Amino acid sequence: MGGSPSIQIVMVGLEGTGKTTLLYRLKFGQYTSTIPTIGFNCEKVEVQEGKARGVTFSIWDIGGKDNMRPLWKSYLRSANGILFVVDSSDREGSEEARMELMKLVKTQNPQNVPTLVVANKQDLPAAMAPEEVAKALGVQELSSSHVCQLLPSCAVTGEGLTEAMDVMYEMIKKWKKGKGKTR
Ligand SMILES: Nc1nc2c(ncn2[C@@H]2O[C@H](COP(=O)(O)OP(=O)(O)OP(=O)(O)O)[C@@H](O)[C@H]2O)c(=O)[nH]1
Ligand SMILES: [Mg+2]
Repeated sequence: MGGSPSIQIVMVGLEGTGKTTLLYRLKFGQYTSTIPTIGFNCEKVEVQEGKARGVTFSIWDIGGKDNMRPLWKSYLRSANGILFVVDSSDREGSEEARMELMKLVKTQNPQNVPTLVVANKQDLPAAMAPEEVAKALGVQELSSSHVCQLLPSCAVTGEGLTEAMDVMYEMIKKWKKGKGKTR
C-alpha cells in the first residue's frame, strides 16, 4: 500500500504478435503458453532489473484480433505509454500493422503518450532485422511528430524486455516532465 502509483501501459498490436507471452514473461519470469486474448489481461509488474528496477507498471494487454481493435482507444484515456508489439517474421502483416500504428498514435492518442514499438520474435529465422521492421512500420516518420522508438525482443526467452521497459520508463519520465510545458 502507499508508494507511488503504478505507471499505466497499454499493450496492443495485431493478433498473435506475442503480447500475452510478453506480459507473462515480465510477470512470472518464465515462458507461459497462451491462447488468443478475448478482451484483455491486466497485470501489475514490478521491474526486477535495469534502470526501471523497483518501478511498478500496470500493463493492459488487449486482444489484437480485428474485432477487438475498436476497443484499443478506450484504454488510451488513462495510459502513460503504449507498447505496440509486432511479429518481426510477418512481412505480409507489416502494412496492416503500420496502418494500425499510425491510426493509434496520430488520432487515438489524445494525451500524446510515448510509444515503444517492440519488434518481437527476433529468434525466428525469418524475422526482419529491427531496422527493417522500423522502416516497414514508418517509425522514423512517426517520430518526427510523436515520441516513438523501436526495440527488438524475444518474448519467449525474455531477451530485450529489460531494455524495452527501461526505454519505456525513460520516455514516460520525459513525457511527464514536458506535460506542463506549452509549445
Ligand atoms: N518464436 C517466437 N514465438 C513467440 C514469441 N512471442 C510469442 N510467440 C508465440 O506466438 C504465439 C502468439 O502469442 P500470444 O502471446 O498469444 O500473442 P498475442 O499478441 O497475445 O495474440 P492476441 O491475444 O490474439 O492478440 C504463441 O504461440 C507464442 O508462443 C517470440 O518472441 N518468438
Ligand atoms: Mg493475447
